[in-house]
Amino acid sequence: MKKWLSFLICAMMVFSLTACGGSAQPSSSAASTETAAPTESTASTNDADSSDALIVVGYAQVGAESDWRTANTKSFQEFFVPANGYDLKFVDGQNDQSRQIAAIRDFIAQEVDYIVLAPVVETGWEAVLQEAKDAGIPVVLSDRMVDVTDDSLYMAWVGGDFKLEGVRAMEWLESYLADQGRSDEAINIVHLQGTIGASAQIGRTEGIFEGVESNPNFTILESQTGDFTQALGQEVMESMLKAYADIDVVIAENDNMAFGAIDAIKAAGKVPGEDIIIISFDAVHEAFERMIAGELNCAVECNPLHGPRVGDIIQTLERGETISNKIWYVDEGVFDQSDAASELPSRMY
Ligand code: GZL
Repeated sequence: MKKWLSFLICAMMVFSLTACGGSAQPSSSAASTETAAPTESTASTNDADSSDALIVVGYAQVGAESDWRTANTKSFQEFFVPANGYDLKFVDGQNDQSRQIAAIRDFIAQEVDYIVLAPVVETGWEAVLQEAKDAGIPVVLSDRMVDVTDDSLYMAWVGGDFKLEGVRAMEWLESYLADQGRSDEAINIVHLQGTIGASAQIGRTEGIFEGVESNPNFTILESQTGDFTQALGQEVMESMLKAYADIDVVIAENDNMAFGAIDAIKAAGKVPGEDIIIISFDAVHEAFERMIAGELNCAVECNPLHGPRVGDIIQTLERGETISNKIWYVDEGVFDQSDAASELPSRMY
């Protein structure tokens, strides 16, 4: 809620309470308890005094489809707390753009101070972001990007360099094959894509395709979406194993689809990480455990810890300063079986 309005209401409440000798409890009509949307969770107490001092942030998250998403949500829920001066209104979009759009409209109706959006796909956001702009509510993007003609519809974006992640995966594969003495071998690749139209899928696929185009020995037998989920990743891999007898490499655009593919490969009587090289993206905790176990060969990191970075952007705006640039990349690396064991103890997600 806009702070000046809540101050006015509180002043009126104090006046009415003292004038009328009313109870110490704010009346139900008072704005002290925000009416939360059914799927919304509020990370703070809602009494009038505390909510005035807090910056109210409406956060429309993609969903809960992967370990990466869980870590990303946790990063926000741990950072945007009353102790840091925030009242977080969290909505799980359940991978459904219409739910995210409804959540943004609800945040506008609640007159939150800021909106954070992790857009499930890049298109279809112009209208609702214009509504937020018209309402004077700054929007900060996290994780995935929006495809809009007017970039004043968002203040800044925090996330990974998805195309570079794809390029790094292909660089690792070429280096690994060279170490194996297989540089001149014809290599058959199957490609599990993320949610079609999501920035992470668009960028990673672009980087992967560039790597394939630049290496005449690489052939992609099939690209198919596993929607960033373990279950669908396993299902798609099962069908690919039935369709192709000579798969050399699986490139999965997130860890959870790779975990599903590993289960499918084992069920088909093949040894993941040996018979078939497996490369994934995100580099969550379990990916390191799988690399140590020899089931996964490479994990290209996509850092999910966006909460503090988005907090920096909001604090800059709170100070009335302009954001120096729109794009804030997070730090990312590439890990494989040679360093998984040494890296695992320091992993934060
Ligand atoms: C990447 C993010 C992707 C992750 C997946 O920033 O958008 O979505 O790679 C997640 O694990 O589902």
